[in-house]
Amino acid sequence: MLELEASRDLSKIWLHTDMDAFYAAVETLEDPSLKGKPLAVGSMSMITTASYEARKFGVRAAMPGFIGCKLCPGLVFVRPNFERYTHYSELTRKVFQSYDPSFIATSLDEAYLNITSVCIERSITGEEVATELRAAIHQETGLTCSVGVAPNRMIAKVCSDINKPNGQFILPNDREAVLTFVYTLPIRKIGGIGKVTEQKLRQVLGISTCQEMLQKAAFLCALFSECSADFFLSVGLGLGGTETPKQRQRKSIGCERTFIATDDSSLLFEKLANLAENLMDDLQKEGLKGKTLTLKLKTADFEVRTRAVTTRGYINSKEDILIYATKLLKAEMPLSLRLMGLRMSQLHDEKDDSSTSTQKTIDIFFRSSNSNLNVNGTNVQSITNISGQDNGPISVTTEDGYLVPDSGTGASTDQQDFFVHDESIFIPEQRNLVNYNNEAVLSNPVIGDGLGGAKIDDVTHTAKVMNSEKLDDVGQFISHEATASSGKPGQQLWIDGYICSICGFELPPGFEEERQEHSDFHFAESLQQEETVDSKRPICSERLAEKQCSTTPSPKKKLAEKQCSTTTPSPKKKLKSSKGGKHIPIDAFFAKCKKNL
Ligand code: DCP
Ligand code: MG
Repeated sequence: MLELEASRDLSKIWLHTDMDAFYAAVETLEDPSLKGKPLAVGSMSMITTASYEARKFGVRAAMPGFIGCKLCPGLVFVRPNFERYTHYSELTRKVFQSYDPSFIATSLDEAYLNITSVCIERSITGEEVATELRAAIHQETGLTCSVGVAPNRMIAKVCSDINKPNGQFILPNDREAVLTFVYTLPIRKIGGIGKVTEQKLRQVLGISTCQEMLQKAAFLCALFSECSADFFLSVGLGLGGTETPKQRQRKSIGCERTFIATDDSSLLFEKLANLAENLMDDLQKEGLKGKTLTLKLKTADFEVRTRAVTTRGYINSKEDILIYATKLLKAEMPLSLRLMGLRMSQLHDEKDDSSTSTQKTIDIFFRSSNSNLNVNGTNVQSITNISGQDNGPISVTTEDGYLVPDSGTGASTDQQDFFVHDESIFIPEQRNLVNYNNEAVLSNPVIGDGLGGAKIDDVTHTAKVMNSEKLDDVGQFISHEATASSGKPGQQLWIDGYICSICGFELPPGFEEERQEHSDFHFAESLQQEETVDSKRPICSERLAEKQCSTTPSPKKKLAEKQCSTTTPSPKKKLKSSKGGKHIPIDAFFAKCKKNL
């Protein structure tokens, strides 16, 4: 308790404002004939709020409407109209803004304002601010609100309820005043103490008022977690939040539309353009740009697919968004869709100069240090855009960012939220595949091919097939690659046309250059791993030299064939060698290759 007491801060003045019978008041304002009548906003099954006239009969929010009718036979019902409430809420927020630009809105009709600066700058009291603010809100909206002023948010909220409706209550910034106020206060009045907690505390410990929290402090500490006990004791001491919590940075921004299922491609691209425009508006409204664009699709069969692309630079114009979105959608065509969504993550604030990144990406690093090495110098996290365009795509992610930490930071949670409401069959399976493949990469990079025909629906099955191949046919991947690489090397790696069979990384068919590089990356990786297994073998650098000297696939084929002809290490041996610390860092590996050139 002493520790808590030491944290008491009486230097701030907080104001809590709560609109009176908000929905009902808005409805009455819009339809003055309702004035003075017992009014319920909602339906026979549920009431969202009741006018003060109806409350006299016991009609309350969250009460079934038919009970309200029993309590108050003349009860008038109005259906909720959320657009209206949002409109009026925005009007109130304009007023709040002028008193505290960092005000905390906790619902459409409630907000906390730190009025300390206003009081100091204008040499006025909290009471004067409260009176002025209530008048301003009434003038702006025609609605009334009630206000509480106190040294912290917890008490300010209790205070705003004391003289409801259309009233205010001010608690001075004085320790004795605060303690006196909370001592007799019923615990149920405190935000965070609901019906269940109240009953537990009252029935088990005999605690009904805040003062009794302090009297029974030992029980609270013994029976509850430290966190809960701290909270209860803070309540008893009248302590609450005094600092404005730091605003959580927005992680992503997006929009989606549901429509009647259609496979008309021109209609789908039209809808995509609308989405791109909406996304642009939303991004620009908030002064944001983004780097990872995710396209969400729900097919006519309710299968949810997501495809994402990470651009080199930050974008927020409709044109830029549409370039990437179109590429992603085209790769999925033809298909019949009932929903499309676009989401931008990896955001940065346009105003924030420091985030205009000038940091070298790893691919630029490799390109500048040795242009011959750039292809092999790429990795899954940063795939070089050979075309060299400024805003060229550098990587394509899975929707959860598993494989691309770069885009996964921060975005993943939001991106997962993006799918919360969808019955997704595809995504969990895709994750299985990704997890499986990650595992495979760690334990054994050698995975069989021949999966090109696998359907999305068969992904789980595919993983099983791959698993058995992994166990039984160690070394087959290189062998398969050798066979396939007589055509285009790397193409055999794409399960169902877009999922890398080694790491689960997604690259739709539209991203040919990136696919090529991705395959090259795995190729270099496999060479490196071989070197790890037997660092004495000179063949590895030889192979890379051959590969780097040529842009045609044939040397690669030769290399793969050479690899094939060498004794393929057993998985056990590989595992042992990687654990044995023989792993050569990638930069040392390339330096060695460069020397050989
Ligand atoms: N609301 C809701 N469902 C609830 C409670 C409230 O939909 N269970 C809506 C309707 C309210 C609005 O939220 O108008 C604000 O909630 P309040 O608790 O602030 O209630 P009121 O503003 O209606 O009345 P009061 O004067 O008590 O603040
Ligand atoms: Mg209210």
